[in-house]
Amino acid sequence: MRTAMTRLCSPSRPCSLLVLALLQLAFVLFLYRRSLSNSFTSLLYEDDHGGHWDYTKTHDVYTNLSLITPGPDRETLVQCPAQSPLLEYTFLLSTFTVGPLTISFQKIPIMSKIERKNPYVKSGGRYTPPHCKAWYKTAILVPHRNREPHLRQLLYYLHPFLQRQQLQYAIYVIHQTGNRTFNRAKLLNVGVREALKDEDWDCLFLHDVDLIPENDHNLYVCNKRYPKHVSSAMNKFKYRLPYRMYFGGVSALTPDQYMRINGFPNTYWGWGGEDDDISARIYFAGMKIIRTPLSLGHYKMITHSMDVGNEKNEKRFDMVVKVSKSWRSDGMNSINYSLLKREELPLYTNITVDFGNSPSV
Ligand SMILES: *[C@@H]1O[C@H](CO)[C@@H](O)[C@H](O)[C@H]1NC(C)=O
Ligand SMILES: *[C@@H]1O[C@H](CO)[C@@H](O)[C@H](O)[C@H]1NC(C)=O
Ligand SMILES: *[C@@H]1O[C@H](CO)[C@@H](O)[C@H](O)[C@H]1NC(C)=O
Ligand SMILES: CC(=O)N[C@H]1CO[C@H](CO)[C@@H](O)[C@@H]1O
Repeated sequence: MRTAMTRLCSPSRPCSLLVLALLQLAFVLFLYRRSLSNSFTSLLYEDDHGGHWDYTKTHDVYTNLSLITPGPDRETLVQCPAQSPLLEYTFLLSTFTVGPLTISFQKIPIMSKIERKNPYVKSGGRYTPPHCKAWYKTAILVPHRNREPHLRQLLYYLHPFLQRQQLQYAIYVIHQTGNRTFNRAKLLNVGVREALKDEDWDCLFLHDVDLIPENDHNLYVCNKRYPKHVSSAMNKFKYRLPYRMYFGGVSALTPDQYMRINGFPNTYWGWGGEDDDISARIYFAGMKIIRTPLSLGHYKMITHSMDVGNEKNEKRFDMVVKVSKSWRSDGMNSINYSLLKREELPLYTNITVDFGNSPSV
C-alpha cells in the first residue's frame, strides 16, 4: 500500500486523483454488494434426501458394470426406472447403497485399458443405456490443454460412473491449440455450441479435467429451475465452499439456462475470475445458483502445479465489477473462433479450436 501511495502521489500526480479513484471504487463496491447481496446471502442447496454418507466405506466405480449386456431392439424399450438399480446392490436379501467411491491417483490408466473396461461406450465417447430409455441426456464438456494424464484419470472414473446412473451421455474434450493463454470459459462456449449440433441435450456439465466425483449418487442431471454448482465440496477446500459466490470446478446448466446468461464470458485469459463473472451473470439474468448438497458434492482434485500458459489473471477483480454492463454483449452472442478439427475417438470427442497465437491479450 505504501509503495502504491508513493507511486500515485508524486509531484506530477497529486493525491486527489487517488482519493477520487478510491471513492469511485467504494461506490462501485457498494452498488455491487447491494445488488448482489440478496442472491448471495442465502445459500441454496438441492435436497440431500437425508443422505449421510460414510466416506470411509467406499466401493469400486466399476461395481456391477458387468451387468450391462447388449440390448434388444431399441424400438421396444421402456423408460429406465426413476432410480438406477445399478447404484444399489443386494446382499443376503437386503438392498444397499454405497455411494462413496474408491479413488486413487497412484497409477495412470492407459487408454486401451479404459476402453476395455467400458465395452458399450461408442465412438466419440457416447453412451445410451442398452435396456431402457434414459430419462436424461447429458453432455460433459471438458476444457483441455496438455493434461493427458489427468484426462485419462477422469475418463477412467467418469465413464462407469455415468453408465451406472443410466444416463445417455457423451464426453467432449475441447482442446485449445496455439500458445495463447488458456481461456477456460471461451472453450466452454465453443463446446456448448458444438455439442448442441449433435444432439438436443437436456443438460450441459461443464467439467474441469482434474476433478473426480467421489459419490455415485451425485447424479449428473440439471436442476430445472436454476444453474447448479455441483462441485460444492472439494477436498482442496476441506470439503466446504471456499466462498459464497464460488462457481468453479463442475457446474450444470440446461441449454436454456446457458443461453439466458448469454453463456460464459470470452474475455478471461488465464487463471481465475471467470467463475465469479458467471455467478454474477446468473444473478443479472434473474436466476439464482443452486448447489449440490455438501454431503454429496464431494470431489477429489488431482494435484498438480500451476500450468505454464495459465497464469493468474491479474485483472480478474476489476472485471467482475463490470459484469453488469458486459454480460449481454460478451458471451455466446459474440464468440468468434476457428474450429480446426473434430475427431471422434473411442472414449471422447476431441474438438480442437484455435484462439490465435499471440500469448497475451
Ligand atoms: C508462440 O508465441 C510466440 C510469440 O511469443 C511465437 O513467436 C511463436 O511462433 C508461437 N508458437 C507457435 C507454436 O505458434
Ligand atoms: C473473427 O475472427 C476473424 C479471424 O480470426 C476476424 O477476421 C473477424 O473479424 C472476427 N470477427 C469478429 C466479429 O470479431
Ligand atoms: C485433440 O486434437 C488435437 C489436434 O489433432 C491434438 O493436438 C490434441 O492432442 C488432441 N487432444 C486430445 C486430448 O486428444
Ligand atoms: C459386486 C456387487 O455388488 N454385485 C451386485 C451387483 O448387482 C446384483 C443385483 O443387484 C447384486 O446381487 C450384486 O451383489
